[in-house]
This record gives sequence, structure tokens and C-alpha cells, in this order.
Amino acid sequence: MGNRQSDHHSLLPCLPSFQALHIVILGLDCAGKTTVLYRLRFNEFVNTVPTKGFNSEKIRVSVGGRRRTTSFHFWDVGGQEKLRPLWRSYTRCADGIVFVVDSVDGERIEEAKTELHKITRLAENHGVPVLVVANKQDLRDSLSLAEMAAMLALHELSAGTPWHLQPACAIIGEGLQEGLEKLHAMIRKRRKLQRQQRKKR
Ligand code: G3D
Ligand code: MG
Repeated sequence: MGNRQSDHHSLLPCLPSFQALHIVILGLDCAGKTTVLYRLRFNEFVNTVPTKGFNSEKIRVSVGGRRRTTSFHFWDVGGQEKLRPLWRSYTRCADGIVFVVDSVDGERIEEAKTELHKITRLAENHGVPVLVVANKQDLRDSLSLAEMAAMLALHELSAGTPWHLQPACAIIGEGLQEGLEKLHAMIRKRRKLQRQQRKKR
């Protein structure tokens, strides 16, 4: 575990390591990205510090009701404005994106929407499934899922981008397993489609 910095973002290997799914966790600063990562990694709450570079963890998770576990390689990238231009280096070749939104930060939800739409519109991210995590649902005054979906204009994401909006509370882990199941299902569906398209050619 660590809050690492890299000067070699453009050199990140394109190939995901040994069949692990390459998942990038994005979202504005303070949305709860690092809390999500460490909740998944240690199954407990870990006090976070602002992420200056990135955190990366490989985690095996049992998904899809299968006995075998699936390996996810998560990249949690700093969300401060000055760090957002780096997101693109991490989403290159991503199998999936987890986009964490603070459900009580109504003031910055427009900013979150802009960043979400910007990253999913990139040509190289076309078709990459997105799990939108409506985090901090434990707090009073959190926006409802319907409000979040409307304010983030999820239905306006490009037609080829599969997405799922998951209510969650990262500090106790609620909703995270369910969200990962959905993300995994979307990734598998996309891969199946890609295989079928390759066969047709
Ligand atoms: P980031 O990595 O997106 O920048 P962090 O965000 O994971 O560092 O979390 C930012 C703050 O939000 C942290 O509080 C963290 O404990 C809190 N947080 C994360 N998830 C939840 C949640 O589901 N519910 C609540 N109530 N708080 C959450 P501090 O106080 O350390 O800034
Ligand atoms: Mg962080």
C-alpha cells in the first residue's frame, strides 16, 4: 500500500498483468476513491490521506457466483484538478472504470459529470464499462440514485458505454461487492461481443 508518484505515466504497460482485470478508479478528490480501494483490499476502513500520485492494488475477488476468484488490478488515481490530465494514461487499455462520486457534494456534481463524460468520450475508452459509485450514501442529505443519474446525465453517456449506478458506503463497504459483480458482468459481456465480432471478420 502506498501513495505513489510516477514520472512515467506514458510508459505504463498497455497489457494488463497476467489476466488480472485492469480497473481504474477515478472521480473528483474526496469522493472516496482510496477508501473504496482499501476497503476492497483489507476488508476494513483505512484512514486515507489525499492521493498525490496513485495507489495500486491487486485483489482477488469472488464474483459471478463462481467458486474461482477473479483477479482485479485496481489503479486509484489522484482526483485533484491538476492530476486529472493524467487519468488518460491509466485508462489506456482499461477493462473497466470505477467512477466514484460523493453523493452529498451537490456543488461539485456538475464538475464530476463533466469529468465522467470527458473520460468516457475518449476514443480509446469507447465501450469500456463504467461502474458509477454513488458513495457516502450513509450521510444525511445524500442525493438519491435518481437525482444522481439525472445530474450526472448518465443516460447521455455515449451509446456504446455500458454503465451501472451503484449506491455505496465505502467506509463500511456496503454496495462494493454488488458493484464489482455488475462491473465484472459488463466486462464479460463486452469481451464475448468482441470475440463474436472477431469471428465474423
Ligand atoms: P479520494 O481518494 O477520492 O480523494 P478518500 O477520497 O478516500 O481519501 O476519502 C475522502 C474522505 O471521505 C475521507 O474522510 C473518507 O473517510 C470519507 N469517506 C469515504 N467514503 C465515505 C463514505 O462512504 N461515507 C462517509 N461518510 N465518508 C466517506 P476524511 O475525513 O479523512 O477527509
Ligand atoms: Mg485518494
